[in-house]
Amino acid sequence: MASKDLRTFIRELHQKRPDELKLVSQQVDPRLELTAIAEKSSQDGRYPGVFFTNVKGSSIPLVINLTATYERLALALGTSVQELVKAYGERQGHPVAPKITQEAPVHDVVLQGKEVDLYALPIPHHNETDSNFYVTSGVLICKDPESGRTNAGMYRHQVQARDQLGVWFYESHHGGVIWRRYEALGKPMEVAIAIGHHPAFALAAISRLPGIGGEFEEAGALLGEPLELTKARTVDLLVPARAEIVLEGVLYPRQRHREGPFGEWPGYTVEEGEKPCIKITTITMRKDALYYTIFPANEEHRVIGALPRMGSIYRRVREAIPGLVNVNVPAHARTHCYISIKKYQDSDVKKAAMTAILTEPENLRFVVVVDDDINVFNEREVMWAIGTRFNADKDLLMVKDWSGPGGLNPTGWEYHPDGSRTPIMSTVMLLDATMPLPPRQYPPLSRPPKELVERVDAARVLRDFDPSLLKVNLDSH
Ligand SMILES: Cc1cc2nc3c(=O)[nH]c(=O)nc-3n(C[C@H](O)[C@H](O)[C@H](O)COP(=O)(O)O)c2cc1C
Ligand SMILES: [Mn+2]
Repeated sequence: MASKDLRTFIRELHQKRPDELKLVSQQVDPRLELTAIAEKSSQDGRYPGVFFTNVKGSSIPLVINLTATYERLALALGTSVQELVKAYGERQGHPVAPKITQEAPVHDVVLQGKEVDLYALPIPHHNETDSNFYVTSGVLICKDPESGRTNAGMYRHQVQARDQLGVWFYESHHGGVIWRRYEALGKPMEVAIAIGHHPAFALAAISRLPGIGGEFEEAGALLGEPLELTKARTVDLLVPARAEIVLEGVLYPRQRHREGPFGEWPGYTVEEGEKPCIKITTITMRKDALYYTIFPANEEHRVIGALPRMGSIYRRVREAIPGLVNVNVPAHARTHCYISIKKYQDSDVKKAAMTAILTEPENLRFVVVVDDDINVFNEREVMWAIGTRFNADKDLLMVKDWSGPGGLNPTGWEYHPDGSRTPIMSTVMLLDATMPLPPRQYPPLSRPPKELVERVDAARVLRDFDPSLLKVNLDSH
């Protein structure tokens, strides 16, 4: 059986949930038209994966929104939505070493020199206010010059020329740390950018792991089998053998190019400036490559970005308190985090909330801790708990100036009348929406007994309404 990759995932999805995939065969413009169709297809909130077989200017088909729902990410990891975060957190603790292979479909086609042409790929211009066409799903692989460890991360890549991509590294991300080390040494930084693989590979690259590297091993843990790697053609790096496309290139010291702005996960177009750029030296791909794009500043970006963070929060909070049940960072509000716990001590609540903001220090603004009878994936239940178990005077902890300054969230900035802005620190709120522990008795919940509800044979007992069976004459005066 073939190792897992983008194609095995699509096959499985097609078998199990065929109605979650759509295909567009008419010619579409990669500039805004493609994403307009994807946006339309998701207006009912279902976010189907959409294939485009005829993208203007390219012979390569594309898929967008393939990884836009937690249901599909749960399928990719062989679990359910309820168990997804727990499974993610648990697997993160058990890395699986990659396997080196000579058999590499990603080297079916090797393009070098004048053959290198990013414009031949169906790279979209996704959102109207984006500065340009962007590779949104590229996993950049590079080697830390200090430790020799290989790191992989997903970063936005602006198309700047037929053989040049921009890159934006957030300062605290390992990609940024490594790049600054090469700059300090005055040495070129070799990179390989993998596009299109099993969702587990993308998730591993997005994961916030402690310390540089470990993403290939995490990919193995999430896949449940070793990730297959092969030697890149022109850079001294290992790349995923079963990727769809790999771009090989070099960042030269002190080379900069204007980059941004670009629509980011909070839903705003941000971060314009002079950024590092990558000379692409080689493009390798499968002979019938499929281009995978993540819809930025949209549900797909938020969902695939949130799961690895939930997984890491789950793992760390479980280490901090004994009674962790589940963690949700909802895709529609990635600034929020809901944590359910079985509370043994009142101090469990603060420990859980503080650990969450330590694990995800930049983005969270609103953390709610609830009891284990609340389903954190049902926001109605979370809001009900806030309404009836939380008293702001006693149960609210504000950690002032916790994150920032600045960042992708517009609230990290102060806007001045002259049109300028300055970065400011951001405050996070921690809400204790748990009931007090006994002996302080909380009133009992008002519900019919669960056992009786479960025992009801609805199909037999509940008949369709028929006025003739009702012992009331509806026609009387
Ligand atoms: C679609 C998508 C785009 C992203 N773009 C960027 C980016 O442009 N720059 C960045 O620093 N992080 C970006 N991230 C977040 C990083 O992938 C993530 O934080 C990862 O852990 C970084 O890995 P590293 O610490 O090994 O560099 C993006 C995440 C997603 C899901
Ligand atoms: Mn890393």
